[in-house]
Amino acid sequence: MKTTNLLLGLAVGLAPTVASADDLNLVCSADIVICELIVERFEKTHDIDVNMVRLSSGEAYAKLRAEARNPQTDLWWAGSGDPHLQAANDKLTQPYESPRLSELHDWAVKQAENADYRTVGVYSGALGWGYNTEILAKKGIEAPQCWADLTDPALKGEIQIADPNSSGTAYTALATLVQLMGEDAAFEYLAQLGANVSQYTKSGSAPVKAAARGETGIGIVFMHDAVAQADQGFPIKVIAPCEGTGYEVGSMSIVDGAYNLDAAKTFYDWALSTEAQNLMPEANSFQLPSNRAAVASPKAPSLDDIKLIDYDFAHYGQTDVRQHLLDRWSKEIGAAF
Ligand code: S7P
Repeated sequence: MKTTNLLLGLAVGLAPTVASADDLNLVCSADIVICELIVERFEKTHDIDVNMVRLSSGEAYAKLRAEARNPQTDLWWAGSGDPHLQAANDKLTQPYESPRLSELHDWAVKQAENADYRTVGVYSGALGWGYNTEILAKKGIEAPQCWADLTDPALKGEIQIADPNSSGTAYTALATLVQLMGEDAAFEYLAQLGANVSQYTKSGSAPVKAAARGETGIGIVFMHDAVAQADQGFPIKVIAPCEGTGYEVGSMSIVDGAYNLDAAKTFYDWALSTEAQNLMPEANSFQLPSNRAAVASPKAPSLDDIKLIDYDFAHYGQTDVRQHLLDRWSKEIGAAF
Protein backbone atom coordinates (compact mmCIF):
# COMPACT_ATOMS: atom_id res chain seq x y z
CA MET A 1 0.00 0.00 0.00
CA LYS A 2 1.38 3.39 -0.91
CA THR A 3 2.37 5.48 2.11
CA THR A 4 -0.07 8.25 1.13
CA ASN A 5 -3.04 5.84 1.17
CA LEU A 6 -1.91 4.45 4.49
CA LEU A 7 -1.56 7.93 6.04
CA LEU A 8 -4.95 8.97 4.70
CA GLY A 9 -6.53 5.86 6.20
CA LEU A 10 -4.89 6.49 9.53
CA ALA A 11 -5.83 10.20 9.46
CA VAL A 12 -9.54 9.37 9.22
CA GLY A 13 -9.18 6.67 11.85
CA LEU A 14 -9.85 3.76 9.52
CA ALA A 15 -7.83 0.60 9.21
CA PRO A 16 -6.78 0.39 5.54
CA THR A 17 -8.69 -2.50 4.01
CA VAL A 18 -8.03 -2.22 0.28
CA ALA A 19 -4.93 -1.41 -1.63
CA SER A 20 -4.39 0.35 -4.94
CA ALA A 21 -4.07 -1.82 -8.05
CA ASP A 22 -0.29 -1.82 -8.34
CA ASP A 23 0.37 -2.89 -4.76
CA LEU A 24 1.14 -6.36 -3.50
CA ASN A 25 0.49 -7.43 0.08
CA LEU A 26 3.00 -10.15 0.81
CA VAL A 27 3.51 -12.38 3.80
CA CYS A 28 7.06 -13.72 3.86
CA SER A 29 7.91 -16.73 6.02
CA ALA A 30 11.62 -17.11 5.32
CA ASP A 31 14.45 -15.34 7.11
CA ILE A 32 13.97 -11.56 7.23
CA VAL A 33 17.20 -10.94 5.27
CA ILE A 34 16.00 -12.87 2.20
CA CYS A 35 12.47 -11.47 2.64
CA GLU A 36 13.85 -7.94 2.36
CA LEU A 37 16.22 -8.75 -0.50
CA ILE A 38 13.59 -10.47 -2.59
CA VAL A 39 11.19 -7.53 -2.15
CA GLU A 40 13.91 -5.01 -3.02
CA ARG A 41 14.91 -6.86 -6.23
CA PHE A 42 11.32 -7.47 -7.30
CA GLU A 43 10.42 -3.80 -6.87
CA LYS A 44 13.50 -2.76 -8.85
CA THR A 45 12.34 -4.68 -11.91
CA HIS A 46 8.55 -4.32 -11.63
CA ASP A 47 6.17 -1.41 -11.28
CA ILE A 48 4.58 -2.89 -8.17
CA ASP A 49 4.95 -1.72 -4.56
CA VAL A 50 5.28 -4.58 -2.11
CA ASN A 51 4.05 -4.32 1.48
CA MET A 52 5.78 -7.18 3.22
CA VAL A 53 5.29 -8.60 6.68
CA ARG A 54 7.50 -11.40 8.02
CA LEU A 55 5.67 -14.12 9.91
CA SER A 56 6.58 -17.64 10.92
CA SER A 57 4.73 -20.28 8.88
CA GLY A 58 2.16 -21.24 11.54
CA GLU A 59 1.44 -17.58 12.21
CA ALA A 60 1.05 -16.89 8.48
CA TYR A 61 -1.48 -19.71 8.20
CA ALA A 62 -3.37 -18.28 11.21
CA LYS A 63 -3.38 -14.82 9.57
CA LEU A 64 -4.86 -16.17 6.34
CA ARG A 65 -7.47 -18.04 8.33
CA ALA A 66 -8.42 -14.97 10.38
CA GLU A 67 -8.71 -12.87 7.21
CA ALA A 68 -10.65 -15.46 5.21
CA ARG A 69 -13.74 -13.28 4.77
CA ASN A 70 -11.78 -10.13 3.96
CA PRO A 71 -8.31 -11.05 2.70
CA GLN A 72 -5.63 -8.45 3.44
CA THR A 73 -2.87 -10.63 2.03
CA ASP A 74 -2.36 -11.40 -1.66
CA LEU A 75 0.58 -13.75 -1.65
CA TRP A 76 2.35 -15.94 0.88
CA TRP A 77 5.95 -16.62 -0.11
CA ALA A 78 8.15 -19.20 1.63
CA GLY A 79 7.80 -21.05 4.89
CA SER A 80 7.64 -24.79 5.29
CA GLY A 81 5.12 -26.63 3.12
CA ASP A 82 2.73 -28.23 5.62
CA PRO A 83 0.93 -25.01 6.64
CA HIS A 84 0.69 -24.06 2.94
CA LEU A 85 -0.93 -27.45 2.30
CA GLN A 86 -3.28 -26.89 5.21
CA ALA A 87 -4.23 -23.48 3.78
CA ALA A 88 -4.88 -25.22 0.45
CA ASN A 89 -7.01 -27.86 2.16
CA ASP A 90 -9.03 -25.11 3.79
CA LYS A 91 -9.34 -23.32 0.43
CA LEU A 92 -7.74 -20.22 1.89
CA THR A 93 -5.53 -20.15 -1.19
CA GLN A 94 -6.43 -20.39 -4.86
CA PRO A 95 -5.28 -22.61 -7.72
CA TYR A 96 -2.70 -21.15 -10.09
CA GLU A 97 -0.59 -23.00 -12.65
CA SER A 98 2.41 -20.87 -13.42
CA PRO A 99 3.89 -21.09 -16.92
CA ARG A 100 7.15 -21.85 -15.09
CA LEU A 101 5.89 -25.15 -13.60
CA SER A 102 7.70 -27.14 -16.29
CA GLU A 103 11.02 -25.60 -15.13
CA LEU A 104 10.70 -27.03 -11.61
CA HIS A 105 12.03 -30.13 -9.89
CA ASP A 106 9.52 -32.98 -9.48
CA TRP A 107 9.30 -32.43 -5.70
CA ALA A 108 8.15 -28.85 -6.25
CA VAL A 109 5.54 -29.87 -8.82
CA LYS A 110 4.36 -32.73 -6.59
CA GLN A 111 3.73 -30.18 -3.84
CA ALA A 112 1.49 -28.30 -6.31
CA GLU A 113 -0.29 -31.49 -7.40
CA ASN A 114 -0.93 -32.46 -3.76
CA ALA A 115 -2.77 -29.15 -3.35
CA ASP A 116 -4.67 -28.96 -6.65
CA TYR A 117 -2.21 -26.21 -7.61
CA ARG A 118 -3.10 -24.02 -4.63
CA THR A 119 0.57 -24.00 -3.66
CA VAL A 120 3.95 -24.80 -5.23
CA GLY A 121 7.45 -25.65 -4.02
CA VAL A 122 10.03 -22.86 -4.03
CA TYR A 123 12.92 -24.54 -2.22
CA SER A 124 13.79 -27.54 -0.09
CA GLY A 125 16.01 -28.36 2.88
CA ALA A 126 16.47 -31.04 5.53
CA LEU A 127 15.93 -30.87 9.27
CA GLY A 128 18.78 -31.35 11.73
CA TRP A 129 20.55 -29.22 14.27
CA GLY A 130 23.53 -27.03 14.85
CA TYR A 131 25.63 -27.23 17.99
CA ASN A 132 28.06 -24.75 19.47
CA THR A 133 31.42 -26.53 19.41
CA GLU A 134 32.88 -24.31 22.13
CA ILE A 135 30.03 -24.76 24.61
CA LEU A 136 29.93 -28.54 24.22
CA ALA A 137 33.73 -28.84 24.42
CA LYS A 138 33.87 -26.64 27.53
CA LYS A 139 31.21 -28.75 29.24
CA GLY A 140 32.81 -32.01 28.09
CA ILE A 141 29.64 -33.10 26.29
CA GLU A 142 29.99 -35.39 23.30
CA ALA A 143 28.45 -33.94 20.15
CA PRO A 144 24.99 -35.47 19.54
CA GLN A 145 24.75 -37.25 16.19
CA CYS A 146 21.36 -38.91 16.59
CA TRP A 147 17.88 -37.92 17.78
CA ALA A 148 18.40 -40.39 20.65
CA ASP A 149 21.50 -38.48 21.84
CA LEU A 150 19.46 -35.33 22.42
CA THR A 151 17.72 -36.82 25.46
CA ASP A 152 21.03 -37.35 27.29
CA PRO A 153 20.63 -35.69 30.76
CA ALA A 154 24.05 -34.08 30.22
CA LEU A 155 22.27 -31.77 27.76
CA LYS A 156 19.83 -30.41 30.36
CA GLY A 157 19.05 -26.78 29.52
CA GLU A 158 21.22 -26.87 26.40
CA ILE A 159 18.61 -27.34 23.67
CA GLN A 160 16.27 -24.90 21.96
CA ILE A 161 13.61 -25.73 19.38
CA ALA A 162 10.63 -23.68 18.25
CA ASP A 163 6.99 -24.09 19.21
CA PRO A 164 5.25 -25.99 16.36
CA ASN A 165 2.13 -23.85 16.76
CA SER A 166 3.96 -20.82 15.43
CA SER A 167 6.86 -22.42 13.59
CA GLY A 168 6.80 -24.48 10.42
CA THR A 169 10.29 -25.76 11.22
CA ALA A 170 9.12 -27.16 14.55
CA TYR A 171 6.02 -28.69 12.97
CA THR A 172 8.34 -30.40 10.46
CA ALA A 173 10.28 -31.75 13.46
CA LEU A 174 7.10 -32.98 15.14
CA ALA A 175 5.82 -34.68 11.99
CA THR A 176 9.28 -36.12 11.30
CA LEU A 177 9.48 -37.73 14.74
CA VAL A 178 5.97 -39.14 14.39
CA GLN A 179 6.94 -40.67 11.03
CA LEU A 180 10.21 -42.04 12.41
CA MET A 181 8.89 -43.47 15.69
CA GLY A 182 5.09 -43.68 15.57
CA GLU A 183 2.90 -41.11 17.31
CA ASP A 184 2.92 -42.32 20.93
CA ALA A 185 6.65 -43.06 20.94
CA ALA A 186 7.32 -39.64 19.37
CA PHE A 187 5.41 -37.90 22.16
CA GLU A 188 7.28 -39.92 24.79
CA TYR A 189 10.50 -38.86 23.09
CA LEU A 190 9.39 -35.20 22.98
CA ALA A 191 8.61 -35.31 26.71
CA GLN A 192 12.15 -36.59 27.42
CA LEU A 193 13.61 -34.01 25.05
CA GLY A 194 11.59 -31.34 26.87
CA ALA A 195 13.64 -32.00 30.01
CA ASN A 196 16.67 -30.67 28.11
CA VAL A 197 14.92 -27.75 26.39
CA SER A 198 15.57 -24.26 27.80
CA GLN A 199 13.19 -22.44 25.45
CA TYR A 200 10.54 -23.11 22.80
CA THR A 201 11.02 -20.14 20.50
CA LYS A 202 8.46 -18.52 18.20
CA SER A 203 10.62 -18.58 15.07
CA GLY A 204 12.10 -21.74 13.63
CA SER A 205 15.63 -20.49 13.03
CA ALA A 206 15.97 -18.65 16.38
CA PRO A 207 17.38 -21.71 18.23
CA VAL A 208 20.53 -21.94 16.11
CA LYS A 209 20.99 -18.18 16.16
CA ALA A 210 20.97 -18.48 19.97
CA ALA A 211 23.45 -21.37 19.81
CA ALA A 212 25.72 -19.33 17.54
CA ARG A 213 25.79 -16.52 20.10
CA GLY A 214 26.54 -18.87 22.98
CA GLU A 215 23.09 -18.66 24.59
CA THR A 216 22.44 -22.38 24.24
CA GLY A 217 24.40 -25.45 23.19
CA ILE A 218 22.12 -26.82 20.45
CA GLY A 219 19.43 -25.48 18.13
CA ILE A 220 17.14 -27.92 16.32
CA VAL A 221 16.50 -26.25 12.96
CA PHE A 222 16.64 -26.76 9.23
CA MET A 223 20.25 -27.60 8.43
CA HIS A 224 20.60 -24.67 6.02
CA ASP A 225 19.81 -22.28 8.90
CA ALA A 226 22.68 -23.82 10.87
CA VAL A 227 24.95 -23.53 7.81
CA ALA A 228 24.08 -19.81 7.64
CA GLN A 229 25.43 -19.30 11.17
CA ALA A 230 28.59 -21.34 10.54
CA ASP A 231 29.12 -19.38 7.33
CA GLN A 232 29.10 -16.12 9.31
CA GLY A 233 31.98 -17.43 11.39
CA PHE A 234 30.10 -18.65 14.46
CA PRO A 235 31.35 -21.90 16.09
CA ILE A 236 28.45 -24.00 14.79
CA LYS A 237 28.67 -27.55 13.51
CA VAL A 238 25.79 -28.90 11.44
CA ILE A 239 24.34 -32.36 12.04
CA ALA A 240 22.01 -34.61 10.02
CA PRO A 241 20.51 -37.06 12.55
CA CYS A 242 21.79 -40.63 12.19
CA GLU A 243 18.35 -42.30 12.39
CA GLY A 244 17.11 -40.26 9.44
CA THR A 245 15.30 -36.97 9.18
CA GLY A 246 12.50 -35.05 7.52
CA TYR A 247 12.69 -32.16 5.12
CA GLU A 248 10.61 -29.26 3.94
CA VAL A 249 9.27 -28.22 0.60
CA GLY A 250 9.22 -24.47 1.21
CA SER A 251 6.17 -23.22 -0.64
CA MET A 252 4.31 -20.26 -2.11
CA SER A 253 0.54 -19.68 -2.36
CA ILE A 254 -1.83 -17.05 -3.73
CA VAL A 255 -4.59 -16.13 -1.29
CA ASP A 256 -8.16 -16.94 -2.27
CA GLY A 257 -9.89 -13.63 -3.00
CA ALA A 258 -6.56 -11.78 -3.36
CA TYR A 259 -7.34 -8.15 -4.12
CA ASN A 260 -4.16 -7.67 -6.19
CA LEU A 261 -4.37 -10.87 -8.17
CA ASP A 262 -2.40 -9.77 -11.24
CA ALA A 263 0.43 -8.46 -9.06
CA ALA A 264 0.38 -11.71 -7.06
CA LYS A 265 0.72 -13.78 -10.25
CA THR A 266 3.52 -11.54 -11.50
CA PHE A 267 5.44 -12.04 -8.24
CA TYR A 268 4.66 -15.79 -8.24
CA ASP A 269 6.07 -16.32 -11.74
CA TRP A 270 9.12 -14.20 -10.94
CA ALA A 271 9.75 -16.07 -7.67
CA LEU A 272 9.96 -19.34 -9.63
CA SER A 273 12.54 -17.90 -12.04
CA THR A 274 16.26 -18.63 -11.87
CA GLU A 275 16.86 -14.90 -11.47
CA ALA A 276 14.89 -14.78 -8.20
CA GLN A 277 16.02 -18.16 -6.86
CA ASN A 278 19.70 -17.40 -7.49
CA LEU A 279 19.37 -14.51 -5.02
CA MET A 280 19.04 -16.84 -2.03
CA PRO A 281 22.77 -17.32 -1.20
CA GLU A 282 23.27 -13.54 -1.39
CA ALA A 283 21.07 -13.36 1.72
CA ASN A 284 22.81 -16.28 3.44
CA SER A 285 19.88 -18.58 2.59
CA PHE A 286 21.16 -22.00 1.66
CA GLN A 287 18.04 -23.94 0.71
CA LEU A 288 17.92 -25.99 -2.51
CA PRO A 289 16.10 -24.02 -5.23
CA SER A 290 13.06 -25.51 -6.98
CA ASN A 291 13.91 -24.25 -10.46
CA ARG A 292 16.10 -26.92 -12.08
CA ALA A 293 18.27 -24.28 -13.76
CA ALA A 294 18.85 -22.25 -10.57
CA VAL A 295 22.24 -22.79 -8.98
CA ALA A 296 22.28 -24.33 -5.51
CA SER A 297 25.00 -22.87 -3.33
CA PRO A 298 27.85 -25.34 -2.72
CA LYS A 299 27.17 -24.60 0.97
CA ALA A 300 23.59 -25.95 0.73
CA PRO A 301 23.35 -29.37 2.42
CA SER A 302 22.69 -31.87 -0.37
CA LEU A 303 19.68 -34.11 0.20
CA ASP A 304 21.63 -36.95 -1.46
CA ASP A 305 24.07 -37.02 1.47
CA ILE A 306 21.37 -37.14 4.16
CA LYS A 307 19.33 -40.12 5.34
CA LEU A 308 15.86 -38.81 4.53
CA ILE A 309 12.53 -40.26 5.54
CA ASP A 310 9.82 -40.52 2.90
CA TYR A 311 8.01 -37.51 4.39
CA ASP A 312 4.29 -37.78 3.68
CA PHE A 313 3.49 -34.15 2.86
CA ALA A 314 -0.07 -34.86 1.70
CA HIS A 315 -0.91 -36.51 5.05
CA TYR A 316 0.89 -34.16 7.45
CA GLY A 317 -0.42 -31.11 5.60
CA GLN A 318 -4.04 -32.15 6.20
CA THR A 319 -5.98 -29.83 8.46
CA ASP A 320 -7.18 -32.46 10.95
CA VAL A 321 -3.80 -34.22 11.12
CA ARG A 322 -1.84 -30.99 11.72
CA GLN A 323 -4.42 -29.72 14.22
CA HIS A 324 -4.44 -33.01 16.12
CA LEU A 325 -0.64 -33.07 16.44
CA LEU A 326 -0.50 -29.41 17.48
CA ASP A 327 -3.24 -29.89 20.10
CA ARG A 328 -1.48 -32.94 21.50
CA TRP A 329 1.86 -31.09 21.54
CA SER A 330 0.30 -28.14 23.39
CA LYS A 331 -1.35 -30.42 25.95
CA GLU A 332 1.46 -32.87 26.59
CA ILE A 333 4.63 -30.91 25.83
CA GLY A 334 3.92 -27.17 25.82
CA ALA A 335 1.77 -27.21 28.96
CA ALA A 336 4.28 -29.35 30.87
CA PHE A 337 7.12 -26.91 30.18
O1 S7P B 1 15.10 -19.40 7.67
C1 S7P B 1 14.66 -20.01 6.51
C2 S7P B 1 13.65 -21.05 6.83
O2 S7P B 1 14.18 -22.07 7.64
O3 S7P B 1 12.55 -20.47 7.49
C3 S7P B 1 11.37 -21.07 7.05
C4 S7P B 1 10.62 -21.46 8.23
O4 S7P B 1 9.54 -22.33 8.08
C5 S7P B 1 10.05 -20.16 8.76
O5 S7P B 1 10.31 -20.12 9.99
P1 S7P B 1 9.32 -20.79 11.04
O6 S7P B 1 9.87 -22.12 11.41
O7 S7P B 1 9.46 -19.78 12.14
O8 S7P B 1 7.94 -20.92 10.48
C6 S7P B 1 11.75 -22.21 6.16
O9 S7P B 1 10.82 -22.48 5.17
C7 S7P B 1 13.04 -21.68 5.62
O10 S7P B 1 13.83 -22.64 5.00
